[in-house]
Amino acid sequence: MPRALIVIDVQNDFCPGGALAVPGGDEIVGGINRLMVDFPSVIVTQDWHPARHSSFASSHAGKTPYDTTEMPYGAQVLWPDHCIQGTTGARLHADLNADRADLIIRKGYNPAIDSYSAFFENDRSTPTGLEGYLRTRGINDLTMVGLATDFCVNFSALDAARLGFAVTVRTDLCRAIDLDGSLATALDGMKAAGVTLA
Ligand code: VGL
Ligand code: ZN
Repeated sequence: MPRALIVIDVQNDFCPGGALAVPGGDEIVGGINRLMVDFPSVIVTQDWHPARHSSFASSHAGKTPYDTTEMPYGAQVLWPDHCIQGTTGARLHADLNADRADLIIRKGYNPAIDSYSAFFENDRSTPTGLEGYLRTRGINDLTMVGLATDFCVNFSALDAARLGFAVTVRTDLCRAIDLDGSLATALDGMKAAGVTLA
């Protein structure tokens, strides 16, 4: 069955020292590079926000990072400024073998909507185009790795399962933010959606 490895948001801002550092975020890079060898297709995603993006706490008077707010599309966690287009923080980790990627897909560029998932913005309906790319190439079996387990990996895996792809998340090659139990909730939700956790 045609397979792809989807490497989610392995960017400087999500690694130690970055603006939205995920604990141990850089530990997974070597293992991801080794896993790439097993896949005919490798797709890399990149969180890619304009300055003053609506998901940044700094864009909302009186809010601080990790507060939540109501957006027209639902609840939204407000983050520290991160992955701003063209900055060092938005670059892929220097050791990630991005040369193996046949597609690098960017998301979160719409100022008014965040985009955790590689498939849809956070309104869960505006597509990024990744579904079409996979379908036109006949790829229906996906393995996901990267950052963060409980946000972008979780949303990507749930959307892929909903779209009918076979999905495996290699949790050993992911790391989590874990806000208020969000990791446990994400793992339960992925399991319930039929995602294989390996
Ligand atoms: C992510 C929070 C904000 C992620 C991206 O990659 O999981 N999390 N933007
Ligand atoms: Zn983001």
